Amino acid sequence: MRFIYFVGTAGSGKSTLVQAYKEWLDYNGIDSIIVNLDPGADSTPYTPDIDIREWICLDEVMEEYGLGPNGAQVVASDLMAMNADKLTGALDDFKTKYVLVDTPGQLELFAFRDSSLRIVEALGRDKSMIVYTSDPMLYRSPNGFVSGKMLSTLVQFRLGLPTIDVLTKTDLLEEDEMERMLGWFEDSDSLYGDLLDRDVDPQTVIGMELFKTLENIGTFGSMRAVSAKESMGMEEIYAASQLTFFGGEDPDIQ
Ligand SMILES: Nc1nc2c(ncn2[C@@H]2O[C@H](COP(=O)(O)OP(=O)(O)OP(=O)(O)O)[C@@H](O)[C@H]2O)c(=O)[nH]1
Ligand SMILES: [Mg+2]
Repeated sequence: MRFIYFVGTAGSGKSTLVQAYKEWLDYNGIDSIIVNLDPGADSTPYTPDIDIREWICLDEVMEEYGLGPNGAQVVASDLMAMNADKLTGALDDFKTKYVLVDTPGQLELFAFRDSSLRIVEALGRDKSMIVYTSDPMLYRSPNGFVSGKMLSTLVQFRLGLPTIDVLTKTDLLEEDEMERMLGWFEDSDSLYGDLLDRDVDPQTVIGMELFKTLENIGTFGSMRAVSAKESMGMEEIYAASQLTFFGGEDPDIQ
């Protein structure tokens, strides 16, 4: 079993992508299951094979601990880690190639709390990777782009897993807008120029420093443009996952 965690900011398209990617895998005869790790999800666009909501109910957590929805999410994420053995037990019932793991809308809950590290360890760190969903609405300006890229780098740093970046909902973008964003991902010189192409103010200085940090870390590079709505870019996610897990093609799949 290989685990692919779909992580990204609220509303960035994680759940829709999980559903579209699962459909693409099914169509291509590649076996997979879906695990929903979002206890706060009202509904999901797929039917999960394993669902954390079976063990943790956000409304009950709110009532029991006297918390609002956000505080309850924090407690729920810790409860999730305490239920890691139930999760691994449920996984034992399945014999599958890929486990697509949908994570909570509040990125910081999954990315920055120790509880998610415990889940990653329980399921198997060496068999795991992240698909980071970048919402194009946050990447429209050079400053927004640098902020978003910084966040995905922090997630990668925090979880310590191989990560592929995908730009979601590209069917909503004009061609030239998409080219500009992909250009920023792939050619840091163009981003550098666009960051400087404004009146110099304190934000520009911070932007340049963040840019330099990202460049030194080496986080620029390939970005996959996807659209879950149009089932576009799914084969690129698959190819990237193959490279991450097997260093090339999955030896078991003809
Ligand atoms: N046009 C278009 N809309 C999309 C696409 N993917 C997701 N959406 C829409 O974006 C919104 C958020 O999508 P979700 O899949 O729920 O995003 P999420 O990251 O799971 O959201 P949370 O779990 O609440 O953080 C929904 O209205 C989706 O229909 C896409 O590829 N194209
Ligand atoms: Mg979701």
